[in-house]
Amino acid sequence: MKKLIISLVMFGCGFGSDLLIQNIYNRETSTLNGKWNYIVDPYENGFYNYRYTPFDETADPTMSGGYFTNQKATQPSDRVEYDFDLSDRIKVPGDWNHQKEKLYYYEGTIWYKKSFDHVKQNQGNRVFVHFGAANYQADVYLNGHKLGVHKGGFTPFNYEITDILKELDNFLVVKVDNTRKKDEVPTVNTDWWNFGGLTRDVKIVELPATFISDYFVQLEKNSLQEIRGYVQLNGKDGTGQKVELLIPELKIRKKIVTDEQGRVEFSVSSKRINLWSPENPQLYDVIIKTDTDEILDHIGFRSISTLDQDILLNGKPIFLKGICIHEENPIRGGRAYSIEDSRMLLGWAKELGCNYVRLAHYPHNEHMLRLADEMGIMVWEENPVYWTISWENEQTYATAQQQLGELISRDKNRAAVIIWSMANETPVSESRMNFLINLRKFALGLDDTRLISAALEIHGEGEFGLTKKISDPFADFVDVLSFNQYIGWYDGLPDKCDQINWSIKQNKPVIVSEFGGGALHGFHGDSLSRWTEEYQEYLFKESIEMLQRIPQLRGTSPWILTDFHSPRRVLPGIQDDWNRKGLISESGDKKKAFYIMQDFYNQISVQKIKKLNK
Ligand code: GCB
Repeated sequence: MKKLIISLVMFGCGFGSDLLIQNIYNRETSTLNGKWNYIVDPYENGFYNYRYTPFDETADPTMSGGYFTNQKATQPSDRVEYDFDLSDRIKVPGDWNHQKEKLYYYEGTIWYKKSFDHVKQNQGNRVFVHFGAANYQADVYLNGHKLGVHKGGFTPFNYEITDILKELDNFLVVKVDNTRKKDEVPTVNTDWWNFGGLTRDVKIVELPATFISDYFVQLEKNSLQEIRGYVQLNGKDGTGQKVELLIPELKIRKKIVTDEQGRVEFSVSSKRINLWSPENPQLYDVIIKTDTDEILDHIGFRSISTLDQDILLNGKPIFLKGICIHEENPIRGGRAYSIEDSRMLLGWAKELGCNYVRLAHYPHNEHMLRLADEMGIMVWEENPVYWTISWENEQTYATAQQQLGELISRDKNRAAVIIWSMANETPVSESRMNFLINLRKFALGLDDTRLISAALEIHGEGEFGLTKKISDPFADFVDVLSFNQYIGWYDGLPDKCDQINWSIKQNKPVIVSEFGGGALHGFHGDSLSRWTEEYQEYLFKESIEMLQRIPQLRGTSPWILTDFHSPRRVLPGIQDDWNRKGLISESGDKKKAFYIMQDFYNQISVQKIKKLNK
């Protein structure tokens, strides 16, 4: 547990928030969602002066024109060359690309401004502004004061505003910049749309002077009855505070006292826990109380582990019937951000027969995790370390670690989360190995109760390279071996699947984290004509046969639930900016391959794989 403190402190610096408020759902909040005024600023004219010095570093930014000061001309002689209140408005949450036609391809800076009043419920309370996510870099200002800078487009952050907040006429200005950069995470090169903006909820949070800022309440690794964790208080009276942990349904009531850091660890045990699983997604009310604060959460208890080639959920072997999902609502177009969006996506996954989803390739919004908890869907969560990033750049590592820390901090109490994935399809090299090994160590320091994985690649040996193996040395550092493969799409035609042999030497369970191919819904032809539903259907049939020959196959998550936007996909009449590998089209229609996968999931089990490979 000592390791854990060090790591938490570590990710609290740099471009993240110093403190991430846990469980924003059950806090006293008021929303700043809705219409915000915005100014498109490709030259960052509102940020830098003509000598390219940031206005927020100059002596009098008001005089010189920094947009964060939200200046107004009050006299006819005043020169103010912008006006938020006369500027167009855009909806938050939401990406800008799908709201304004002229912003569809835009990458750069856009300034957001929202005015609001806030009367505190209690004079002694502290107030924070909380962002679900902003892609990619957010510079945040309240009433002309800089609150901070956050990097990373998919994780939450918050700033305390107690001393700056007024009762009337506050103005919150956020400069959001989604410029892709080589040394950032993700890097310049991906296969998804770089949706910009304040893509998730923005909230004002009111909390007592000393409040419960964080807690971890999960089953101890490998135990089915010992609940372990910690509670962290924040505020001047955090030391020596009495804390009570209650799980009424389990008749658990534990009294504990915080140390000088405002922190306390605990462990309680119960023989009556009704374990969380896809068949029984039981969540318990967990209440944490102090003299000044109280928070309620709904938490499931389950164990996840591996034994040789098996993945064990609550001690029993399980086959992960999965699907990859991008955070996009294909029907509306653009980033998914609402609970309804999550319901639609996870509803489709259920219909497919899934008990598991891979949330690719970055942290999705918190609604997804909370809903997965309720619906009994296990989840793979992924850090956006994708393809070839700058492995040798320390700042790049720091940003990757910070984002992973924010993800684990946010979702560590969700029973649904069973795997933290470090990366996707990264090329083997020494610096990449160090990078990933450090990330893994960091993740385990924050949470050692989940499995660690990464989507790797396979390599061929033997005649024509038809014998496939995993030679990536990072395979030694994961609990579950996962790899993406596209035999029959990027590598030959679907009938090639039949010629493949597997030679996976590691004694670990295998999840095939991606396979698939593109099809335009409603486009028909023979099974060897690309882009037809018949080709995709044939490819899925052949892939399933091939993958079942992997003796240690314990899960699959084909690529992908729905068609999604990608600037790499330009073929007119077929792609038109969509990656067409979805099993469901952008109009919500199921393609033929959907039903192949559904049939497979209806009958597959660990026993069946073992029998087939006897
Ligand atoms: C992959 C990537 C995924 C791509 C997919 C494709 O291997 O992991 O992000 O979108 O292939 O469609 O090529």
